[in-house]
Amino acid sequence: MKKTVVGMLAMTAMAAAMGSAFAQEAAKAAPTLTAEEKEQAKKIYFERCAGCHGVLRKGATGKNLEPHWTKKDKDGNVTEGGTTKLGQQRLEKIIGYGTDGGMVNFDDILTKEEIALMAKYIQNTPDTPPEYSFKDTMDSWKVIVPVKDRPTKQMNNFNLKNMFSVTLRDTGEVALIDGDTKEIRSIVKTGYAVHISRMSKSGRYVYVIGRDGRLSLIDLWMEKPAVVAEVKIGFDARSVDTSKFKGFDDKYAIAGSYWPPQYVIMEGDTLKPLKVVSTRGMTVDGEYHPEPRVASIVASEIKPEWVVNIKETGQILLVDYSDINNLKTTTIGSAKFLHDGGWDASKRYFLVAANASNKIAAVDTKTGKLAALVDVAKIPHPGRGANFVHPQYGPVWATGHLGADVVTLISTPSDDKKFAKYKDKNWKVVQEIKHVPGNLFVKTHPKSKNLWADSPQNPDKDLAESVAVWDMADLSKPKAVLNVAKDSGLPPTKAVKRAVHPEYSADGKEVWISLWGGKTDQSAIVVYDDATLKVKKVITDPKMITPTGKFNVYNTQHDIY
Ligand code: DHE
Repeated sequence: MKKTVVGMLAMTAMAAAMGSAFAQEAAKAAPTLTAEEKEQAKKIYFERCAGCHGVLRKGATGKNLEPHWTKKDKDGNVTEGGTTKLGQQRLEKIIGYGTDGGMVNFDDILTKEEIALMAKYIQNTPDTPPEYSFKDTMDSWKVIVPVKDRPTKQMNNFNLKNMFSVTLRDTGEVALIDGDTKEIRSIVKTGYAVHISRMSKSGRYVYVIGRDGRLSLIDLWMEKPAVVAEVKIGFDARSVDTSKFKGFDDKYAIAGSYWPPQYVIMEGDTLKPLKVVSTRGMTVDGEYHPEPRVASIVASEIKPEWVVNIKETGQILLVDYSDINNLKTTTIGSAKFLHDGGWDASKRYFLVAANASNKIAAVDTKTGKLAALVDVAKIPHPGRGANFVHPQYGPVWATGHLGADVVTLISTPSDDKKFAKYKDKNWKVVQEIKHVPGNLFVKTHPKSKNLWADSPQNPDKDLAESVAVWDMADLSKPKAVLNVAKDSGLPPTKAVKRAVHPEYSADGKEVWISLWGGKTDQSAIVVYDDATLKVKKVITDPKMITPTGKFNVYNTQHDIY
């Protein structure tokens, strides 16, 4: 028996030795890096690339970057399953100049040497990404201004309802812009490649999450609004929200992490970490997934619950925060690749894009069940979507698409008797409005007659720099196309200035569009009069670098879209 075990061990050792000989052989073909270079590349990878390609490099929004096809074989075998293996030169080109498939160009972000380094790095076996424990989160937590030292009333005379928190994507800052005067009131340093802002229930606090997992809490009551607390919730993050159910105003915050796959619950006014919950588990197809990233999170107003959307598994979690120590979670299977989404007009149903599945999942937060899975055109990308009453089909929620040339309208239920006649249409696609591919965000406002959609990812420069506007009372009328770059009056540039993310002012009368130029180009926010579609103001400043998402305090606080 002993002999057999020894024999087995010897065989295992031999197999391992053979395996490692093969591994060494294969590794020989990959470009070598010094320990220092590897560290530098690893840092860039986890900060810049992991968000799209996944920390394990298995691909997500971006392609798989594992060596089996990033690296050309020694023997000249250059294809795998019909796909051309990439190799150093091609990788450098892709990283530098981007692709039509949506990969952005990094030649204005990384140096030539860094691009060459990254091309080498991704031909090597992926590094195991580090975990991040509750202790790590706790160690990173900083209260800059304790609650007792904060103002007890608003100390500035800004109209906070109409303040906009604007992502300055490549500087790791947000600009707080006064919606009434259009003046920049404060530029606040936040996480690296800051992503989104959300408001506390009271509208006093702004929560800003960066791709580096840094969550910053800004107090708008201060004379000059500034960061009052900070915590790092993971290495790679995108989403944040706060508790919005009655009695829990500003009490908790939640932030979702792409890596490690987990979410963190914190105190709302200090960001003190309270609980970390892993999201690793089975996909809706019953397979284990080691990296199911936390995508959008939204707070319910009808229950003490957050809707937490787990990307790769397609599981939608309803997290009940009424008892954090005995956390109750409802897990709703929907479709894989959950990404962004928003409420319907009644705020009972949350609609979320399962982007690579070409579906919209709708959750009924009242019953805690999946209400519908709606098939839609390629790669839906709603942002938070747009709600309006369609002249023929009643209440609808709209999503745009990255991969199709339409805006899709889905009929949503309503308790209002006057909409009872549309019941048989609920959860059906009632109309596809002709747009262009490359759309990221759609938007309207209850007081507006217009539906706005951008197209920043369209390969055509003119289209990427323009937005489309439809009259919701008559969608058969041709859409108005506004070239935001031209309307801005900024000198034309060869590089694209993407027109992105329409956002309404609190009164629903203005629409703000970011003109997202390169890091060294002058960017701007162009403010349109929603009624006349004429430019009201161009907000520009040398400090306005790469503006993207804009979050109007009142509209974000009350989920108005
Ligand atoms: Fe976003 C929302 C993830 C790239 C601007 N983005 C979201 C949400 C997720 C997400 C999961 C929903 C958060 C929520 O509601 O809680 N975004 C990702 C990515 O994984 C992706 C594709 C790649 C990446 O590297 O991060 C990505 N996003 C971008 C951009 O390049 C955009 C256009 C510019 C930027 O600032 O980075 C961008 N994402 C936004 C914006 C929102 C957003 C403006 C919020 C929309 C809203 O109206 O609520």
